[in-house]
Amino acid sequence: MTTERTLVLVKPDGVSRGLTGAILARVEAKGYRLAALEQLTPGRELLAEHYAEHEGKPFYEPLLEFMASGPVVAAIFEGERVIEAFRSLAGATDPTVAAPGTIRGDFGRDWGLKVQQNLVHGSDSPESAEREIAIWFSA
Ligand code: RTP
Ligand code: MG
Repeated sequence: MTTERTLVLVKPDGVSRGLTGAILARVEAKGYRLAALEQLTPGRELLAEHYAEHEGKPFYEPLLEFMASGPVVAAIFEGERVIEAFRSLAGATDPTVAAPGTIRGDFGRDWGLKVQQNLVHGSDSPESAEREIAIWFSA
């Protein structure tokens, strides 16, 4: 089996609430290797590329505004089936109903805002992972 890579983002809500370490620790503790790490406040151009598939959806503008609102931590994790594994660790998109034991289920809630603030992003396929890693780690 070939080793996979995934892009994990700790979104601005996760960073500002001081949850970066707790979130990354869960992925490391499950056994995946942290291969790269950076913190940046993303600009609109980077976010438009990252979220191209959502352009035109009702939550698109609020999503970009939220993601540009403060520092984001971007990480690359490596290991067999890490893409699937991280999606499972993250839990459902809506943090209100995400299962307890998941990152979103344990740390997230609905804040009554225009977009789901759900702490993390994880690539959803090998193709997305390579595309997203190139966007966030271009240097
Ligand atoms: P992600 O891409 O961030 O890992 O999350 P996901 O696959 O679970 O969710 P996706 O459908 O790709 O949506 C991307 C992000 O947009 C925000 N969102 N808000 N109705 C809403 O308010 C809504 N729907 C989506 C979330 O931040 C979601 O993670
Ligand atoms: Mg997605």
